[in-house]
Amino acid sequence: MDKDWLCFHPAPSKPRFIPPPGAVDAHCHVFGPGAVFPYAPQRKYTPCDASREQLFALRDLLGFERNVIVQATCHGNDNRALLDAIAHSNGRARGVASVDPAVSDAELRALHDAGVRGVRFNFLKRLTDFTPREVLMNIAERIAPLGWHVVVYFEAQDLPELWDFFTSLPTTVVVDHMGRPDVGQRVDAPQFERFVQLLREHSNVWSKVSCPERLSLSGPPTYDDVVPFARRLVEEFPDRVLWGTDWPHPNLKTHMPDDGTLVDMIPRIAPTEELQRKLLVDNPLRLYWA
Ligand code: 0GY
Repeated sequence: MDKDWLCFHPAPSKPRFIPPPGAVDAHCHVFGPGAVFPYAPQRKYTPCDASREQLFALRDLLGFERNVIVQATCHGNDNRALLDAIAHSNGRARGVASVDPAVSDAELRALHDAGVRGVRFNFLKRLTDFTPREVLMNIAERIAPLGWHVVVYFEAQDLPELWDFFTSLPTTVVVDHMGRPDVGQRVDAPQFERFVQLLREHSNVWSKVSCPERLSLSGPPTYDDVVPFARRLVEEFPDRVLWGTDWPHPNLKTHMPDDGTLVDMIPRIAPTEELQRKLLVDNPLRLYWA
């Protein structure tokens, strides 16, 4: 299992694009260090340690002010590394946790007080074991009164089967990485049209326009084939999109992106200052800091 992945870029470039004041990197992770915060025994991969200090240094280098730190499967439902990072962020980080179905209301309240604003449900078979929908629905119903949202991670071909579940969730639903479209298909092909339809028909559904490095077939540094997909969502749903680096890019085996070049893609997917402000500031502040 161990050591078949790459470590994050050792020296990302300073981006040319300057994010607007208050910009939020709304999808990133901290990992370990494993000696302090051990990885989950049931994990499907072991990441490189990626500390809060390294995350905050990257935030500053890229010109961002805040982070939303998302729990990844390699830490299971043990959110200690995430909570430790938020606690040391001077109020500049919030979190999306993974929780055990048996979590108590008091534990959820404690997570809220610690800066958590959502839970993540992961539907990628290569990353997690199956959890019955009714168990997930019960968690969603219990976090709804806290004003939290559900983050869902799935692949485009699985959307038809997941549609009814997603559209019955009682919270805002944030989709990771545009629902992982096959960017070898046209942006107006049925697969991505279905995802656009999900957002059109359900005003509580948002999308992260993130992870060109995972989706692209044309590859770095410009990831051209991902741009039309992200841009379409930003232009059609400007108030329901988020952007994130996905640093430290867990479980990537082909290449490791330069985070500076990822930031330099932003003007290509959000071509006006107004769209950039919504994507990077207004939307994440509304969801995580309101
Ligand atoms: C991501 C993507 C991946 C991993 C996870 O929770 C996770 O382990 O999300 C992936 O392997 O595609 O967003 O970090």
